[in-house]
Amino acid sequence: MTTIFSGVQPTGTVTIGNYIGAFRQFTELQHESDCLFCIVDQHAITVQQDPEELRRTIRSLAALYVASGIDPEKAVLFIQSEVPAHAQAAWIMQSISYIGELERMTQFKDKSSGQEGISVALLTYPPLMAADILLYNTNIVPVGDDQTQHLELTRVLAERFNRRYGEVFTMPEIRIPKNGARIKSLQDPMKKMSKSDPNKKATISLLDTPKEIEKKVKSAVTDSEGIVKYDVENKPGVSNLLTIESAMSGESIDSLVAKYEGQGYGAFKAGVAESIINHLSPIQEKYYELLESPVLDEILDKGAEKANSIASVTLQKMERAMGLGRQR
Ligand code: ATP
Ligand code: LTN
Repeated sequence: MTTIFSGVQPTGTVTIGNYIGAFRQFTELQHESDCLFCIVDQHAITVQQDPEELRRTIRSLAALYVASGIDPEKAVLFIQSEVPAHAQAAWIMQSISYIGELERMTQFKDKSSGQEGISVALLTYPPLMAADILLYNTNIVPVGDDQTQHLELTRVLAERFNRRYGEVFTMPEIRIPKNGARIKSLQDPMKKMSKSDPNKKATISLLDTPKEIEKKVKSAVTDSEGIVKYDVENKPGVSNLLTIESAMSGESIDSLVAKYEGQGYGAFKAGVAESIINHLSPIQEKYYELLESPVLDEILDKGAEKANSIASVTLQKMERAMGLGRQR
């Protein structure tokens, strides 16, 4: 059976970008594969987090995974820091990573540029991500387009390890959605929508109210042409909204373009907002039911136990291959 692994950081509330790029793939894949989904809280601390807020965000993310359709009977849902093998394997992966290749990562460059006091962990984020993936003998990693470079590095590190120490790792493949691999910011359609964007008007979170959604879509940056057409190069704002409505409603972009023919951006934006509200409303209902429920803890306890049992076996293989500790 194919093994699927992916992770989401508990930093801010999940956006429709994360949902369309990542979550939708998770729920599709869980029926046909062994799936593990992780709340990567150790990745979140590569930039400073408030402890209370982090605790809340971890729980909220767990509830959102389930509310958006992850079936805990089918998939393993767990918190990274509750499986110690991740940090242990990350140390090993760091030992085979080169500073130069980590400095070249665009996510590192973006997140460190203009910042003071950049943590070492921000630089060594990719070896931890490689550890996450490789510990589970993962075949496929469903992510948004922004993670392509990290996935390539994961493969480079896996190959390097296997060459030096023997075949321990399975080679993972990336899986990116055909449409919606990179949903753009509503305020700057050249930038990706990002849940840690301080400008809340730029993102729609899965927990926004209908009023907030209407307001944000209404103020989304478009152009002055007034024609609803899919043209990423010349009409990035309109194209982004079309991609969002298509993902939310299940209708093709062509049929949406036909639907809005002869109509202005007012009607178009109202339609986009409505499709988002309709899609998110059952997710929100389930989310609020789950958030304070002990059921969520049971799911996470069971998930951590299962993940630990798999990850500790791979970690032991890695340590043995490298000659760490005593022969076991
Ligand atoms: P942060 O702003 O804290 O970096 P993020 O919004 O980029 O967060 P992540 O936790 O890093 O979110 O990513 C979770 C998943 O969502 C990843 O698979 C990532 O590729 C995907 N993703 C993130 N942003 C988008 C986007 N704008 N469009 C499509 N997929 C996305
Ligand atoms: N780097 C990813 C989050 C992440 C991840 C992973 C994704 C951490 N570990 C393992 C897939 C597999 C991000 O920033 N979106």
